[in-house]
Amino acid sequence: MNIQNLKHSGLKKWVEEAVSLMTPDAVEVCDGSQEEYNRMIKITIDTGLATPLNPWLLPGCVLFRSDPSDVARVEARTYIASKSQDDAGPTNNWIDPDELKKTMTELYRGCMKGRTMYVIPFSMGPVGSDIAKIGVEITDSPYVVANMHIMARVGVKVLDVLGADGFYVPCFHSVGKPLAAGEQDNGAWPCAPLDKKYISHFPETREIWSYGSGYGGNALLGKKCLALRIASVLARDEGWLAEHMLILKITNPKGDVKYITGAFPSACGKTNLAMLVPTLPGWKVETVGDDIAWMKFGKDGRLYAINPEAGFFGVAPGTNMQSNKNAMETIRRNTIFTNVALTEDSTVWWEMIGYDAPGKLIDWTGKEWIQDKGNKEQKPAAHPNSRFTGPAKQCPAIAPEWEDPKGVPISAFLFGGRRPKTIPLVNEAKSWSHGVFMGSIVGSEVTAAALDVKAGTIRRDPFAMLPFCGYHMGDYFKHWLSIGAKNDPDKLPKIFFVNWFRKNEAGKFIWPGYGENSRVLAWIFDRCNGVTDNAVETAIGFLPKADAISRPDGVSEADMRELLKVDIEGWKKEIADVRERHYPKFGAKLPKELYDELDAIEKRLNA
Ligand code: GTP
Ligand code: SPV
Ligand code: MN
Repeated sequence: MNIQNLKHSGLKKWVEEAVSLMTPDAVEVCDGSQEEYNRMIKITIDTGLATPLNPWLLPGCVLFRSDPSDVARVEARTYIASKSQDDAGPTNNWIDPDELKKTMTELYRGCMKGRTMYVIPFSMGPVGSDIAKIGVEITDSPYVVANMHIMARVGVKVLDVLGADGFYVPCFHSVGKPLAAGEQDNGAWPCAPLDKKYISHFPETREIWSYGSGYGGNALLGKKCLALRIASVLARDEGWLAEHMLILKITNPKGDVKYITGAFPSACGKTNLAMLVPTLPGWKVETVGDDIAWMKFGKDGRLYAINPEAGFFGVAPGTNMQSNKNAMETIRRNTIFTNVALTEDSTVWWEMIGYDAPGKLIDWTGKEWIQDKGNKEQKPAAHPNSRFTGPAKQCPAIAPEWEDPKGVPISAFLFGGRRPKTIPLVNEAKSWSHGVFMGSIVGSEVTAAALDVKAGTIRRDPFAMLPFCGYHMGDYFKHWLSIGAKNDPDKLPKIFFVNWFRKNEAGKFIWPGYGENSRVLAWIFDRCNGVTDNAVETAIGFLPKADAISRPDGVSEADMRELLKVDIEGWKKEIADVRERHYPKFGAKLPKELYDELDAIEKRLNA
């Protein structure tokens, strides 16, 4: 589609200005058709960037290998450019918005030379729903266009809803690699060096400017940039919640249904929990969303959640038929794989896919790779943050109501992270403010989902939103507390803390996780259903009674005791760390209620 067809004069003007700044060779407004998707894939295959996969085994699937420098989000190059630095807070990088725009305008000047500019109108949330938000992304990457087709609702149907004067979030994206006359990518993934990458957000003017990276959350701007960083600001202003949460539907053996959301940091198990196959007989779990939840109060006083996305951008390593059968079935067709390994019969392989490498592979860097199980030092064939982009509607466990514009009523929030010690398997908050306190102190071992934070170390990641909150985190805590103060406590979701990642002295997981997590979900379900004789009140919250959670195979009674005990000494250290190192970061903006919770838990631990 041509720019002249744009009926929204503001949008047309914005695109025209971008064209004169970025000087692409051609401009195309995306219509969202299958023909367009196929054409994007064909362009990337023809230019050597994508490898088509086996049409019998993985129909409609392709593989991309990115530049080794462009494999994950770059937190150190991600900016919240609010007018005042104080509004970005201590956990975000900040640059004055005028200065940042000046720098980036110079980077954008001529940046699309030799390339086509694609204008992608997209809707986060079902098209036309009251909760949905529209964005328009300008990009020079056909890879981004194809991924956006899967992850969001895109094209003409979105322009129709936008009309002549609707609100949209303008999003600039360029890979930052203009081509000289006659120059081609020759199969190399285009991107800019790290010190030229910028993932910028302007919360007051609701704008996103991204430059230099083609990967995931840096480039698919509907996801983390719009649906979390900008949406968290909208949610604060308008009284709702935009969270880094999966949404699942759970049905007990009697047929009662509840919906649960869960916030775990990147690569800490959201996709897996959302698609879980329960090992407990008679229970059923279905998927509503696997990464982001937008939640608003309904007229009945309950909180309703929608999944603003249309696809899954999931971690490949560790995904297999035992751990996540539903994901494996989702990605059998029409899926984009990025940075996984290629087999000789043109299928894909990754670490812990459930079987040994079938012969010689091409690893994610494009080199031949032969599995050597004796060599503990061997580099992985798939990058640890390699991903699949698959349509949510292909998931066998997708809940029929996943696109319901009303959303689904939430009964429980889960918070958790990767904690080898101290934090029990599950723990229920005593009250809303105690739950907000628990969310504010979430800690997790760092994973490979971001490039520039050291994997393996534990860092505090409040509400799993550390890299995604578009304003001062102290104000974010206040927003959560105000939601509790303004609403009927009996109708608010109950808050739980979970930890699937406890390890023993030998460094092995003592909880099997995955489908066995259904045992914990069942306990949570019952707690939300008003069952009271299955818990004991402790210094840190309500914990399951000794036999309230049935023991999976391979977990000894001693392990179970370890998983469910209150580690008083460990918690004292935890609390001291929060008091000395975590809370002081937020200065005067740390709500007093949270210090009260800290004092109270400390007193209980010392009692
Ligand atoms: P993002 O997409 O980055 O937000 O990640 P996510 O939170 O959706 O994490 P995901 O479900 O993709 O899991 C990340 C990694 O953790 C994968 O390698 C999983 O196999 C592993 N994992 C997920 N759930 C469990 C669990 O219950 N126990 C253990 N031990 N590992 C798990
Ligand atoms: C995450 O890192 O939390 C992701 C992947 O979901 S990305 O889209 O790259 O942010
Ligand atoms: Mn995520």
